Amino acid sequence: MKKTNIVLFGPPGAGKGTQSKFLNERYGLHHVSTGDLLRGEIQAETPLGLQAQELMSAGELVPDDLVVGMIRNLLEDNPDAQGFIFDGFPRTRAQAEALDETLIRIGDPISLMLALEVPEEDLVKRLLGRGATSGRPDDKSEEVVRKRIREYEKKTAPLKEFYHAQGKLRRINGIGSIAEITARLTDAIDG
Ligand code: B4P
Repeated sequence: MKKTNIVLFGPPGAGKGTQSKFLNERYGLHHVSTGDLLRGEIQAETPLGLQAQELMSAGELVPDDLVVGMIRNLLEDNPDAQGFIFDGFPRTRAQAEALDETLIRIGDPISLMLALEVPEEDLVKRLLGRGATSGRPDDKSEEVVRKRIREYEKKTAPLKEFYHAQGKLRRINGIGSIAEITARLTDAIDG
């Protein structure tokens, strides 16, 4: 059976983690968040976690080889999944190419890239709001939040063009209630 593999894309605070939960329930796809995986490595104090911690707290990306290795292991450990929702991955051109190469080797390629679009000032408000309660160090300072958005614009946003060239990009308005945005995403998947 053909698998459904979705890249849920967008700047920090666009709602990727929030929406992944609903899509996961509805379509039974395996949710893969590189942010959550990296935070797990930090908590477990693994060598990878120790390397990632400082970069993440400063709002910078973790090196491609670390993230790609983590994703390859996860894909190879879950050969029976019906498909995957990639949340926060890929974030660079090298990651996108590695993902294509791995998926083509072990199964089906990316079906769709759903790109949530939210203006910068809304992103900053959401992330600082979450920082007040979540304990995430990268959500606490406005300077780090804006640094993450700059990193996204420079290294990650160009991936829209990468998937557009493959005919897979769908732009989704990320402003509205959480339920409204879930409906826009499911329309794009079902359509
Ligand atoms: P992530 O964990 O991916 O964090 P994020 O980009 O901040 O997005 P997140 O999914 O958490 O937020 P969401 O939009 O759901 O990455 C953290 C760090 O890990 C990166 O900066 C980087 O250092 C490292 N990293 C991760 N992946 C990497 C990779 N592939 N390569 C290199 N480094 C990597 O939600 C944010 C807030 O908005 C929430 O509080 C939510 O409640 C709120 N919200 C959501 N939808 C809303 C709506 N419709 N209206 C109002 N508020 C809403």
